[in-house]
Amino acid sequence: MRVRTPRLVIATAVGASLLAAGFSGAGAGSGEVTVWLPGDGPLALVRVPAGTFTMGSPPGERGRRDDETAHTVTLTRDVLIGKFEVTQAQWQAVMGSDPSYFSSGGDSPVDRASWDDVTGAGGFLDRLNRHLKSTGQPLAGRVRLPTEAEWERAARGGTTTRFSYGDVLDCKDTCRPCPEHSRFMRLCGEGPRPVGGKQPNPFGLYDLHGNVAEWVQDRYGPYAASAETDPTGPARGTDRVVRGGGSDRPPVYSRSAARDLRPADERHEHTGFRVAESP
Ligand SMILES: [Ca+2]
Repeated sequence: MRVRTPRLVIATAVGASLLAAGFSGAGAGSGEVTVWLPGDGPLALVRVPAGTFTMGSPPGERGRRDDETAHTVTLTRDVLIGKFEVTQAQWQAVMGSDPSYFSSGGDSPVDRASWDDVTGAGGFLDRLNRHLKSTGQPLAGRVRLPTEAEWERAARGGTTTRFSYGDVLDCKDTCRPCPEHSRFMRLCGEGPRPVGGKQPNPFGLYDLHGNVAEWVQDRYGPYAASAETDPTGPARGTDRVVRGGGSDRPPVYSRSAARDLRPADERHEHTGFRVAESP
């Protein structure tokens, strides 16, 4: 196996490496880090800055649900978030198999990988971290799922609107084509497609809204009523949070604040994930 020298790369190099690997839509950005998987494929992460933001949605937001109580959250550290959903090719490289229902190989997001499959012993993150350690790469042992707060901060990209691309109040939140939605996300019925095929959000991240829904680290539970710092969710519970909605559901389920949950052992055909790391 050929092992690349680990390195911090600038946006141009990341874009070139991703495009060379068959990724589409790799755009400009700064503070990107690429690690190399078994077989020498890239996994790109984008730096999301520390800061304070309003997590959840205001009472008047269209499509809002009761579990989205708006509250102030401070993230004290920058976080690296996967630029794309983890793809089937990336899962195959790390795990040696592909569980996806919508199996097309390559750059489509992996699906039907449970939270346990991702985070458990011998799972994706365990094997990835061991690979990074054995090849002397910089994030070894620290790659994980994003927390729910990190995910929402990343998805919002500094915005306070329903989606990172606006409120889209002129378009109904249905499966019917809407130019504003379709520029940024797959509409329901299209099914998951290769990552990075739509426009990125203001942080340069792709497919936060739709494509596949994404596991985060936290257990599901009600938000705190007051401000929180670096929240990690409830200490007990069996269901894990899923964010961003999938292309099986109308856009209202893909709002930045929208929450969903699944049992940790459920392998769902419209649910995948992206990675995170605290640099
Ligand atoms: Ca997604």
